[in-house]
Amino acid sequence: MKNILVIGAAGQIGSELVPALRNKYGKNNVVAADLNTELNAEILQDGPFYKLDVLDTDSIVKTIKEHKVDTIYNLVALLSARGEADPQLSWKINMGGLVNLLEISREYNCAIFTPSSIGAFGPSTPKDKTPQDTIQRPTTIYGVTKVAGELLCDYYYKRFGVDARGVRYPGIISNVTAPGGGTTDYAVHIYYDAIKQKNYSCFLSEDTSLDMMYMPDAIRAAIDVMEADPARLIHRNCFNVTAMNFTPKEIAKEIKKHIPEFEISYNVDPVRQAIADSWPNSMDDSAARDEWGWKHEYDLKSMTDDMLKVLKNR
Ligand code: VAH
Repeated sequence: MKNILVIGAAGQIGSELVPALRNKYGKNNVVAADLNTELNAEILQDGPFYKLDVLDTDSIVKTIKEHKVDTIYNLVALLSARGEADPQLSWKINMGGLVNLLEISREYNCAIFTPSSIGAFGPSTPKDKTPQDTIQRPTTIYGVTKVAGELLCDYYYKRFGVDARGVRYPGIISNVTAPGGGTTDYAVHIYYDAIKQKNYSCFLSEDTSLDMMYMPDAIRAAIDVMEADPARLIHRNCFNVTAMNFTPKEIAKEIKKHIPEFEISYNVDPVRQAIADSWPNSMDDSAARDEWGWKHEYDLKSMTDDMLKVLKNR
């Protein structure tokens, strides 16, 4: 049975990954950690939680030893738009945290999951059906840390045998913890505003096409890639995974099927529009499907059905 540490447990992915991992591996086999202690109560009450700084090696090692951790989920990162506001902090946290956790994984023989992103691609990357292996010249500090992270994780695997794996996530939509500082966050906020005020002002232009994924699929990808048979893996850091692809106009049209009076308007943020324009329109995730059986379950229709049902009930 695995003993897992999730660091960055308070974030958009972490706050849903921790309960999913605890359901699968046992509540006391999954340690949640974050600097932010305003976690949702379920995470705090359901199993061990530590206030940890990803840059504090000694405290992380103490936790690893106490819980005999053999697998680390590293979810600590400043996302794309927030990173552009403070590139130095983004490098310090995204890369400083990763280097720390890779060294700890090497020394204490832990497997480690670190997600990458469509943000690891840039304007010179083929935009449609972006291949698994292709040009990666991102123009955001977030993307630079993601490409550097992918290369460093592969290096630690090849040089030290660290079992490092990851996936390149598209924008992730969820209804538990709102994302912070991302460029794809519009696709989360639009559902909340549709319920609350029947209208949404979008910071991306109406035809901005981006790959997206519903959180249940993202959680399954994070678990399945770490459970995959290592003998089948040709790639490791990181696998393209995607589920759907839409524009603000298309998601608004889907919401209107449930809330006919819903209206979208546009107030384009040039910073986040430039970031979105530098990313692919769609990814080819055949390597993940071939090497570890990745398959998405939610599309725009089923995600919208579920998001609006959950948010209306709340
Ligand atoms: C962001 N949600 O917008 C993150 C993600 C694919 C985008 O990495 O920065």
